[in-house]
Amino acid sequence: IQTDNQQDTVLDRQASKVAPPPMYQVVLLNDDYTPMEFVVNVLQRIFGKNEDEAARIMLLVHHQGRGVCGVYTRDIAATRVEMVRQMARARQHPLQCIMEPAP
Ligand code: NFA
Repeated sequence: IQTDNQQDTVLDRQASKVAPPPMYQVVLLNDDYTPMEFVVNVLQRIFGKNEDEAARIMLLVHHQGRGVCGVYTRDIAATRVEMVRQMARARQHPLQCIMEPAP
């Protein structure tokens, strides 16, 4: 097959399959002090959620102890974790954010 697509090159005699990248979920953890409105703002600004979805995830974290904000490739997940930590640090909130392999 003659194309410039790496997934579809003459050198790839196997069925033109490449492994999907490992995915990571970014997880917010509950605490007793971070204001609910701040968490909603984080979910909107860093994870692109609308107000309703951000409020839904915030309340899920508040009630269940943790919640998934999104699932990304490793570098994007790591960058968003750092952005959350930076926002929390700037306002001196104890909000915790982690990444873990997606199931
Ligand atoms: N539990 C926090 C409160 O009652 C709100 C919160 C939600 C904190 C989600 C962290 C994550 N103010």
